[in-house]
Amino acid sequence: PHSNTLEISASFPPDFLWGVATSAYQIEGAAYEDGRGPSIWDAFSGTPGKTYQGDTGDIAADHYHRMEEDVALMARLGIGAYRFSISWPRVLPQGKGSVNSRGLDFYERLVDCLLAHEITPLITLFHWDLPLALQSDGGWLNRETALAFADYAEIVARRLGDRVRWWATLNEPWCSAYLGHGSGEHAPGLRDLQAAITAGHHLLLAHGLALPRLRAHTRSDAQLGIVLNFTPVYPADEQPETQESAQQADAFHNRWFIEPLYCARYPEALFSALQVQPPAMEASDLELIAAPLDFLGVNYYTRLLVRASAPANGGPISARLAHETVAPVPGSSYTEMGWEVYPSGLKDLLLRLQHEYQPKAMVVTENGAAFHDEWDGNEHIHDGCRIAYLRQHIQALGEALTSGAAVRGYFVWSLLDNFEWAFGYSKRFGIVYVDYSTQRRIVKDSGYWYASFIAARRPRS
Ligand code: GBH
Repeated sequence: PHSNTLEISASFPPDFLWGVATSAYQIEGAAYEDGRGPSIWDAFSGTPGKTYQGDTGDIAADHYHRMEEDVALMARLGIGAYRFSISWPRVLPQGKGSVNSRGLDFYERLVDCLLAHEITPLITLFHWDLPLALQSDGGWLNRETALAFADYAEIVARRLGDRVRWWATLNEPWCSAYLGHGSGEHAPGLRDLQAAITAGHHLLLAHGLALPRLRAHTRSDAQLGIVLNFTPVYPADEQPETQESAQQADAFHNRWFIEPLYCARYPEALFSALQVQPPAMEASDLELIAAPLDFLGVNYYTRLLVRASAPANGGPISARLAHETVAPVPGSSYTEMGWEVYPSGLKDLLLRLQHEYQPKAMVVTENGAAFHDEWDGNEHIHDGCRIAYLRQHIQALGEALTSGAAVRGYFVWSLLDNFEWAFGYSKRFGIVYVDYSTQRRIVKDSGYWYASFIAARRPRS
């Protein structure tokens, strides 16, 4: 399993963060313990028909009870950094108001445990599990939710800001806004594109309001950022209509959030492409949203290859956008999610972001793949596909770095197999297998490969 280790040619700086990522609802379980309040994902996954076979995060990978064991496992693999998210409803069961200190205690133990093992923590404050109580007041459709988020961010920073350097406000607001309010695939399950635009604006506002509060209560060397998902769009032919439709798709998939954050404006093509109105906003919103960031978190999984098609008037987004996706792409391989494996997309993306937005730094906060992992009942899980995926993407990342992209870290999604949202437990992204009947962890070949890869780059003292 270690044979692929030396195949990466690029050289990475000694302080480059080699990490793994998870999120609270996907791994913790203990959904009703120690005073945790319900989130929109408890309600959504508990609604028949919303997730694969009705799967929920009630137990998940039981990480809440196995935290020390999981950190020890990371330490054994030589993982340098761990990106995890904090469950807002563990800290504030009602979303605002009284603080549940047992929730904060858990994350404080986690952080101390990581630091004791010399693993750098990167905290994500919101990875989609909005307190259900806030949803009753409109959730992200209500501007007040942005204010509540900023208060929550300060509460966490006051407890952990002396020890944690790396903070991300939101994970993939595109998913919360569009999958949650536009397509309805995610909680809260609305299907209204105009609502998605409103939710997106309030998510950005939440980020903007939280930043100064985090700044005030974290270390002077704190690195504050946000995590966005990108799906680079490539035109399938040279036709002008195809070029045009690719740009529309790009505004929707890739510019919706980064443009307000780095340029204090929404991409014009977004609203025309989606046939919606710009969000209602206050005069100072965009300025707040565009406050300088220390790093941009970049999640990359796949690309879209598109060609022009006739747009529909109204109807679902897939019909409104004037493109169709070319799939399968001849010669390409695909993951279990049906996503094309396209490593050079990561290099193109990082260089494009560098040139167009000049972020002070970027961190690849998620990259990884679901494959059908066979466990033979013995000690091995031969996920060569995942090793190849990771190796090729790390190679592409190295090339981007060499060509001038300011990348400071890379996190594999994910440490553990976990609750893959609407797909429940049917998709496995872990470099560590989880046997959900016993909660036993079995390191996959990709986990051993990543461990050797990191070890080969660790500076020797
Ligand atoms: C991330 O979402 C999440 O942060 C994480 O919680 C999740 O477990 C992980 O990825 C794996 O899914 O859908 O064919 O148009 C990633 C969400 C995936 C959304 C790629 C856009 C584009 C391909 N993104 N997707 S397609």
